[in-house]
Amino acid sequence: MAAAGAPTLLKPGGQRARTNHHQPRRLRRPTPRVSCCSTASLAATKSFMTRTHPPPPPPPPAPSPHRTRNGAEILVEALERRGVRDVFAYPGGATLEIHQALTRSRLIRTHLLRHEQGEAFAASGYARSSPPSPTARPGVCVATSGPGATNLVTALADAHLDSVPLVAITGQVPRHMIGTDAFQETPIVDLTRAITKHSYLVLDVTDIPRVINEAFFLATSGRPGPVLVDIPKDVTQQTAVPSWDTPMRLPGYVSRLPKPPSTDLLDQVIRLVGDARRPVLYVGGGCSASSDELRRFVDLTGIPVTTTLTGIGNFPSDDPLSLRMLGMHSTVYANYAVDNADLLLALGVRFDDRVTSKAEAFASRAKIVHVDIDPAEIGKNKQPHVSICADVKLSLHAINAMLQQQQHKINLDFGAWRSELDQKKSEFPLSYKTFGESIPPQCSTRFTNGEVIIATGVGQHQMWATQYYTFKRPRQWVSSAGLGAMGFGLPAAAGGAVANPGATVVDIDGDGSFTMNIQELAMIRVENLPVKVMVLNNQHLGMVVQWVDRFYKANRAHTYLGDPRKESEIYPDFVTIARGFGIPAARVTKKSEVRDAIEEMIATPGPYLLDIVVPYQEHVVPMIPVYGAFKDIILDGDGRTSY
Ligand SMILES: Cc1ncc(C[n+]2csc(CCOP(=O)(O)OP(=O)(O)O)c2C)c(N)n1
Ligand SMILES: [Mg+2]
Repeated sequence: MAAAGAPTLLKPGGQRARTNHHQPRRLRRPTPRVSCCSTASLAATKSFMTRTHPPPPPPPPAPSPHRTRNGAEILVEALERRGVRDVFAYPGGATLEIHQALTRSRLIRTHLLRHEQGEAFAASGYARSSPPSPTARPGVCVATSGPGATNLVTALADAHLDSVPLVAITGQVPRHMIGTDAFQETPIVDLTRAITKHSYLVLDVTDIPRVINEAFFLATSGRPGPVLVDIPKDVTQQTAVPSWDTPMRLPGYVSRLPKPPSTDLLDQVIRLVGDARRPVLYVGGGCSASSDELRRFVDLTGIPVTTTLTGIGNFPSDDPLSLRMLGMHSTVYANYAVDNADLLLALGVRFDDRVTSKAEAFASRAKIVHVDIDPAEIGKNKQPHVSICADVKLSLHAINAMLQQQQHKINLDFGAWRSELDQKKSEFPLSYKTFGESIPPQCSTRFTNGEVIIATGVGQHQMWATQYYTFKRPRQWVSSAGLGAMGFGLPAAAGGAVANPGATVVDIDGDGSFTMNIQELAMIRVENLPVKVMVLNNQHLGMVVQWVDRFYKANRAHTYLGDPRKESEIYPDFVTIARGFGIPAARVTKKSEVRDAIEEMIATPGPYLLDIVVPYQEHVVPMIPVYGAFKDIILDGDGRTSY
C-alpha cells in the first residue's frame, strides 16, 4: 500500500526541506460546525434537477460495506460518510470516473460551475458562510488534472491565507505516466504544497477512505485550511473492498494540537483587564465560532471591539461598543482606539500588515494579549506580553466563568474611555460627498437589507461594503481578505447561496472583479439561486486608480476598463450580458433611482444583476498609507484633486 507523497516545504529564504507527511505545517483553528441542508433546499434542487436532467433513476439498493467497487465510488462514499452534501466540480478526462460515481450518489448534489477557479471560490463561499452545527461542512471541489487542477491554485491560496476549510480533489494522470509529461499532467501536489495545509497523492485505492478522513480532519481541526487530494485516474478505476475503519495516521499533528488554556495565563489576562484603563478588543476570523462567548465577555467587561476584515460580523457592527473594522481603510475611531489603548486583547488575529501598517508603531502604548490556536502566529509580526496558544472559544468561555466568579473582586469601569471613543465617533463619522445626481458608491452598499449575506470582489467597492453595511452576525461576510483575489465575489456568492438555502446573497462587486468570473452567471441562473449581483461600475480598476492618483501623480497606467473609442458609453454592457445568461438586469445612473432599483433587485425572485454607474474619481477614505502609522491617516480627498 503506497502512502501519500512526502511533502517538501519551501522555507523562508527559498531552501527546500523534507517534512514528515504526518505533520502538516501549521496547526490551525477548529472549524465552525454546520448543519445539513433544509428540506426546502433539497426540494429546490430537485426541481432544478428535473428541469435540466432526465428524471434520476430509482435509487440503487444500499451497498453492502463488503461489496467490491472502484476507487471513484469509494471516494464518493467516503465523502458521503463525512457528511458532504454539496460538491462544486468541473469534469475532465482524469475525473470521468469520479463524475460517474457522483451521478449515482443519493446524498451529494454536484454543482457545475463554469470555471475551476469559480468552483473553488464557490466551495470557499460555502465554507465561509455555512451556519454552525455539529457536522463540519468544509467546501469540497473536484477538478481534472493539468489545467483543471492549476485553475484551483488561486482559490487554494486564498483559503490558506483566510483559514477556510476546503477539500480539493484533483484527478491525476495514471500512475505509470506520472513524471512523463503526459497529456494534462501537472505536479499539483508540488505546486500547492506551500498554499495548502497538506497535499496528498493517493497511490493505492485502499488508501482512499483513510486519506479522505484525514483530509477532512486536517481541513477542519486546529486552524482550518485547504487540503488537496490528488488521485490518479487508474486509482479511481482500481477496484477494492473498502475498509472504512482504517484509523487516521496523524500522530505528529494530533499531538501538536493546542491544549486547553492554562488557568494561570487566563488569570494573568484578568489581572491585566483589571489594571487597564483603555482596553480594546481586536477580533479576527479566528473568532467566527466564538461570537456568543465574545458577546458575553463584552457584556461582563464593557470593552469596545474592533474587528479585522475576516472578523467582520463576529460582533454586530451597529452595537454601541463596536468600533467597526481597524486598519488601512477603516474608521478613525477604531485606529485611534488601538493607537491610544493601554491593553490590546487580540483574539484569533494575525497582525496582518493591512491592519498594523508600520508594525512597530501599532498599539505601541498597549500591553498585548494574543490568543490564537496556531503557535506559528504568536510573535510572528508583533511580540505579545501574554500569549495563549489555544482555542479562542475555550479561552473566552473560561475567562467569562472566572470573571463571573470574581465579579465582586474586580471593579471594571471603562466609562471614561468609552466616552472618549464616542467623542471620536461623532468627530470622525464615516462620510462621503455627493455630486449632483451622480451615485455615491458608498451609499449603494447601505441600502441593502442588513439581513442578507454579502459577498464582494476586491477593490474600492469591497472597502465601502465594510464601511457602510451593517453586519449583524458571523458568516454573513464572504470576502477574499488575505489574498485579495479579484473574481471572488460571484462564485463565492453562489457557494453562499447553496450553503444557506432560502437566504439572499448580494455580491457587491466591482466591474473589474466581476468580469474575472462573469461566466458563473450561468451557474446562478441554471440553479436559480437568489444571488443578486450589484456592480459598482466605475469603468475603472478603481482601487488602482486611487493609488495612482495619490502616489504616482495621477499617471493612469492601464486602469481604464471601458472602450477608449467611446468613453461616453458604458462598456461592456453588463445588462445585455446578464440577459444573455437569462438573468433579469437593470442599470441606474442617478442617485434618485438607486433605492427603488435595489428594492426591485431584492424583490425579484432568483438571480438579478444591477449595474450601478458610479464616478471613478472617488477615493476610499480614511486611509493609512502602507508603512504609515495612525498619525499619517488621510481623511479626505478624491481623484478630482492633484496630490
Ligand atoms: C486577481 C487580481 N489581480 C489584480 C489585483 C490588483 N487589484 C486590486 S484592486 C484592483 C481593482 C479592482 O477593480 P474593480 O473590481 O473594478 O473594483 P473597484 O476598485 O473599481 O471598486 C486591482 C486590479 C487583484 N487584487 N487581484
Ligand atoms: Mg471598478
